[in-house]
Amino acid sequence: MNAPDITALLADLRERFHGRLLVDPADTAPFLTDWRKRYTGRALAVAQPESTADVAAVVRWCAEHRVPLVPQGGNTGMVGAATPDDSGRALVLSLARMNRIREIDVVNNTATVEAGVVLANLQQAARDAGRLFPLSLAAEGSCTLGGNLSTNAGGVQVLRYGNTRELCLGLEVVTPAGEVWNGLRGLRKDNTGYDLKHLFIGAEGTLGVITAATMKLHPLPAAQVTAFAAVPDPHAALRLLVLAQKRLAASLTAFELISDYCMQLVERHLPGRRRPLAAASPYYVLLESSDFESEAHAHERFEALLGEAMEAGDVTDAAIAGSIAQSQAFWAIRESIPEAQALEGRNIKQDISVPISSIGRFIDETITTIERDFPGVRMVVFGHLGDGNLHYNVSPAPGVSPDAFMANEAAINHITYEALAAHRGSISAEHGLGQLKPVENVRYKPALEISLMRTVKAALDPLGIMNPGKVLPI
Ligand code: FAD
Ligand code: 2HG
Ligand code: ZN
Repeated sequence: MNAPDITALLADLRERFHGRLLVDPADTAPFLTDWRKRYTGRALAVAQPESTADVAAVVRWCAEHRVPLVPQGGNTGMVGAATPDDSGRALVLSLARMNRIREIDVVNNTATVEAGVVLANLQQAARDAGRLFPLSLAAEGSCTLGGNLSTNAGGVQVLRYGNTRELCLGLEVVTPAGEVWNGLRGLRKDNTGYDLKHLFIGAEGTLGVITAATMKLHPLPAAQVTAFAAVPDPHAALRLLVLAQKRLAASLTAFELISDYCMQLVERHLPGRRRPLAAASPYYVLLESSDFESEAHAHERFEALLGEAMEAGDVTDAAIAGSIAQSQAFWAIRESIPEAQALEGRNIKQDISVPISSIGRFIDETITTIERDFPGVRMVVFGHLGDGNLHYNVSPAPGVSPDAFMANEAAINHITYEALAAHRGSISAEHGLGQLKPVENVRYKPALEISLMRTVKAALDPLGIMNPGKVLPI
């Protein structure tokens, strides 16, 4: 397309929908670089429609003109899935202005909301209605429900409430042909054929645009109590997990592992954050219990649990938050780890999962090999141990330039990914594949699975306009 064609085409697009069309480089720039600043692309423009009909009109325009389309929510993704390539041919479709809460049904325990609703706003709307929307992650102040669904986001309460997929009852989707599928059913039981919503959840915008969703709500707990426990190693943390599940059962809502190196990063870059425990330990666990009786009951059970774990030698020191402010301070440390890493500089991100029973051995094997082959590197180990999911990131040895270090990315990933294959784990537990991992995914998944994925993609998006190059290599 030459310049006058583009101007005429964009004028035509602007006519077809309500909302904003951003074309000025200063306006489009924030949409073209990902949160980690690892990827920067170019785009024809950024469209911000205001309704499902508007989204459908934009998608039809893209289909008509064979313009690739990159859906974007809060742009907090970790794998460059919402960033266009550098051809400048794509249109970024930002769902940010589709941010209405359509309905909260407290009897059915559901919320029907548009895709651009910021997660924290949905949590608050649920709380205002006396309910809990349990999806929770450090990006909740800016990520959107559409992005959460499209990445099948996990976060810190999966252990008890499941990931985003498990919280979703129905979807409204604009297909790549620009048709609107209204599947906004609030049913907990519905066996009427293929459950199509599951195709779009976790598809990273490659099969259609999610415009709204009906999500499950839960009762609000009477009290939430948080503890910070020092543990000698991940094996002890796993024994604590087993004990906590036995003693607290469904009340155990979070179980996060944090290595001491993560604490050092947070202290270095976010000096307001204070360590909850005086003495350093190789690892810590942040646990949370949601109690439906009372705060006193929750404290009592936590004290008994931690006492038992200390006697067994699995916990060496622990603090139970005595107030909401203290609990928030514990969480602030955990939630600052991604930001502290970003401030430290570039690192290699690995978002792994293995069966919980294998995770101790997996850590022992891979850390030894990585540290042997790449002396001096720092392992940034933290995450959702209760789900078998760790952020298993690797930072350069002191004094090594980020560029020189990043040249080792494939070799370091190879060590981890081979171990994952041996333990039947996943190379992406919760962040998705985006443009970071499609090629490696093809290497590690059965060929038949990839071929079935390609069949689904071709059936739903025959023109290949939906977020090309993400999830499946072109
Ligand atoms: P975006 O980044 O805008 O998009 C992500 C993907 O979804 C892209 O493929 C995009 O094309 C697609 N998409 C977005 N909206 C739509 C739509 N309406 N229809 C179709 N496709 C769409 N992730 C976790 O799982 N667990 C965590 O604990 C976690 N913690 C984080 C902490 C921090 C500090 C940060 C920065 C990120 C974290 N993330 C975490 C990653 C990220 O927040 C999640 O992946 C989140 O779900 C992305 O939402 P978003 O609205 O920002 O999506
Ligand atoms: C988290 O759990 C996120 O904080 C980000 O998933 C993980 O920074 C990371 O690698
Ligand atoms: Zn995470």
